Amino acid sequence: MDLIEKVKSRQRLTQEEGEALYELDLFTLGELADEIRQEKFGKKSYFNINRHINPTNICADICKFCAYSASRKNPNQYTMSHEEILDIAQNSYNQGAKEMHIVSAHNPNDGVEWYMGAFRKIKEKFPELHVKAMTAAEVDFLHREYGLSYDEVLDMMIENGVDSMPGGGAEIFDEEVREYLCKGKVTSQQWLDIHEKWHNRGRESNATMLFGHVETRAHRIDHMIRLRDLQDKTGGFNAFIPLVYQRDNNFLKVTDYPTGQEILKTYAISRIMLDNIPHLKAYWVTASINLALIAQEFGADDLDGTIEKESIQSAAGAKSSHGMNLDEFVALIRNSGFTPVERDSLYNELRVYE
Ligand code: V47
Repeated sequence: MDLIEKVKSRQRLTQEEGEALYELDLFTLGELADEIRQEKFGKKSYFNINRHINPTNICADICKFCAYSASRKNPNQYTMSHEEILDIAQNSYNQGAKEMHIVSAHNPNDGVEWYMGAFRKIKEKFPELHVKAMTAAEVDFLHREYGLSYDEVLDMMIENGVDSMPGGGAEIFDEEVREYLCKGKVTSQQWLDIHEKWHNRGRESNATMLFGHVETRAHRIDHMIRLRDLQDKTGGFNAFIPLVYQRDNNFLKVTDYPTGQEILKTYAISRIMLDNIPHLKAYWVTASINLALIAQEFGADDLDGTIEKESIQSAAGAKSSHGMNLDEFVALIRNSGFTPVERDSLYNELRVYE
């Protein structure tokens, strides 16, 4: 059967077929992906009011793509105290934030309680705030550093108030590329195992893919298929988030930046390949707000949130350090022909901006 017919009849695609999608022209891909998006969500585009907190940049691991962790290129080390983290949460809560998205570097200096205490204290003070925290890479780091099993770390997260897990640390699952990018960090299989264990606890998470560096299109499709296979087993992923690689201030020598066309194709193909992960997030921080708005017509139904402050990708060149003003965000979504929908962290609708 013709590939386009296969997509239109909603049949699942293989690795080879996924790769072949890239050979289609951008507008054909856009139409195919948009049809699926509209079938599921119509013209709704989701976002949340959230705050990103990155409590330390001291990291025991070295990822070539990372400009955030303290290193030769970024000598300004910092680690926040629980009081500082609580102050940020208080401030953001006062301004209407509903989610704290907390991602740290792999800090070997302050112990497990430094991680867990922050979640617990936020939850104690603001029980209604959703705590999205601990990438699988951080879970694996606590396991390696402190001899805890994955089960122990995940149970501790639940005891201390973590509601859901963000999708970070997935990078690219292909083992050879991963070895080159971030040797020593959580392996692909471990990343998947940790999310499976989390889902088996009845909890939800997201999944990312870092692309536009040294990987091939085939690696991206392989990444998506590994996620699709796990999602068949657990159903615990809410959103897939292709992160566009930002190239400043790091140790990865990549001069070819993916074109807008390649980025949009990757969103559209993600929507087509990942038939069992409901949401596709065009994370405006790495796509740029302009391309993220266009990505709404190429399969994306979610733009992440207002963020307020962002330290990881902005260190590598993204224009995101000050987040996004809510009114402007809503106006941009609306003016691009979509219906802004404020959601909570698990995609329950809170407000539809008709
Ligand atoms: O895993 C690091 C990425 C991720 C760079 O779950 C870079 O809703 C681009 O996972 N260029 C952390 N990306 C952020 C993350 C995330 C973001 C938004 C929403 C969610 C969610 C999760 O940041 C890391 C890594 O892949 N990253 N350096 C860079 N130079």
